[in-house]
Amino acid sequence: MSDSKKTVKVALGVGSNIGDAKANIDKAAELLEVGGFMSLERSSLFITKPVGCVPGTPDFTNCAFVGEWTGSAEELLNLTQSIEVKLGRPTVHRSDEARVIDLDILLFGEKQLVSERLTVPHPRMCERLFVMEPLNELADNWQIAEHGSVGSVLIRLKGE
Ligand code: A4P
Ligand code: MG
Repeated sequence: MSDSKKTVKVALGVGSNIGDAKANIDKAAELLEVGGFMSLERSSLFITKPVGCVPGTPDFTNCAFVGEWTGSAEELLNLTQSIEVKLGRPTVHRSDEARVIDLDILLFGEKQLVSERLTVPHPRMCERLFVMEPLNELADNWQIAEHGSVGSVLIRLKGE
């Protein structure tokens, strides 16, 4: 079987801080399933203070999704980006501005991937409580390349 057709366990980081965040996240989950993302599990929703954003940015609602994807990581990125656009996110945007929905690929199995469009594990995930706390609810034993398990990274982060 070619690598691009293997089924891989995947984790996504999800954030929203424009409009009805819960409804935006529900819609994103629905569209992921329509697009072929299987066995989708969701963490609780966490209301979080914006990190690295301009003053006045509204609080975020963050959560994590875990599921199975058959295909390449780039194909999954095509799906997540098409959902961001469908839910109303402008295709040109800054990383410090509010967004209807942000879907980041955190983990793709235990693979490390670097291409022009994609870095996995997500390069900033291990520094961010708003990513690690939700993910830990679903996958505390998942090994992050060069960092250790999700649970151990979260313990370190909370100790800082
Ligand atoms: N890209 C590279 N690797 C990945 C990956 N693993 N997953 C590229 C997704 N995309 C990846 O991302 C910009 C480009 O990164 C894409 O074109 C893709 O090819 P984006 O999602 O379009 O833009 P962004 O989210 O605005 O940028 P970025 O750098 O992902 O921002 P962050 O790091 O996600 O930060 N505070 C709280 N409390 N909660 C939040 O959710 N989010 C941010 C955004 C800042 N502060 C926050 C939160
Ligand atoms: Mg993003």
